[in-house]
Amino acid sequence: MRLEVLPLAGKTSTEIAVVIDVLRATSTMVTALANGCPAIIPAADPDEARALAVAGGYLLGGERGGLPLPGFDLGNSPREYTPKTVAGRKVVLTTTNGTRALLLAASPVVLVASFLNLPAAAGWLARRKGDVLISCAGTDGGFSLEDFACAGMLLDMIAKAGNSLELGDGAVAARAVYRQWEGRIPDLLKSTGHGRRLDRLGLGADLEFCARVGRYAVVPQFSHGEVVAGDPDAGAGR
Ligand code: 3SL
Ligand code: MG
Repeated sequence: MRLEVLPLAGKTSTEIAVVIDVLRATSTMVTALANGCPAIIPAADPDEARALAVAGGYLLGGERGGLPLPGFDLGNSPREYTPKTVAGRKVVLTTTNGTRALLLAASPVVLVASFLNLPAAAGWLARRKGDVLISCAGTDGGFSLEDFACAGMLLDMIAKAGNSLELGDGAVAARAVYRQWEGRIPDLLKSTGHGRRLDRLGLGADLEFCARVGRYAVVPQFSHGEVVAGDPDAGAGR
């Protein structure tokens, strides 16, 4: 199995892509789906999101600058996406980097991962043979340490499952970065540029939340315009 990591979001064409935005879009998607949301519809910008939500009668969530948008039902804090709020309700989500990274992914199979569902995603990937590209969302076009380290932990888990891996240079670097932070994921999130920015916005509790490795067992797949939590093996691809 060949594995590579894209430090910044880009177009993917490998058989399998994994999109990671630890802070906070993919952590929010994983949480919403684990809490009974049937689907997340990623939208490129707030106007498109509003139109989709009105047309479908869906909840509207997202952020710009880390903060909830006027008229939206929800922001981009995973702590808002409780069973009470999202069970049985589809959500249209627009975020600065995470939904953009997802919309750039053009692989036949696109998975969504964060620390919250990493063991489940690794378990699914460890049973595959195809090439995998992990796309890190980054922040405002720049590098995000938390996404890169999460990618490194993902491929470390896949390797520990006994797979023989052919790692690209980005994957080797991501694994090395992860190993520097092994066992200290909460500290990692507090130390990164975007983590400090969220803390300044009064969203420090999100850092603790997003650092919980393996809290959920869902392996969301982006397929036909929606992110759903079903078995990716059963998905029809894109
Ligand atoms: O950029 C994104 O997609 C967001 O996750 C960023 S924020 O954490 O909501 O500010
Ligand atoms: Mg981010």
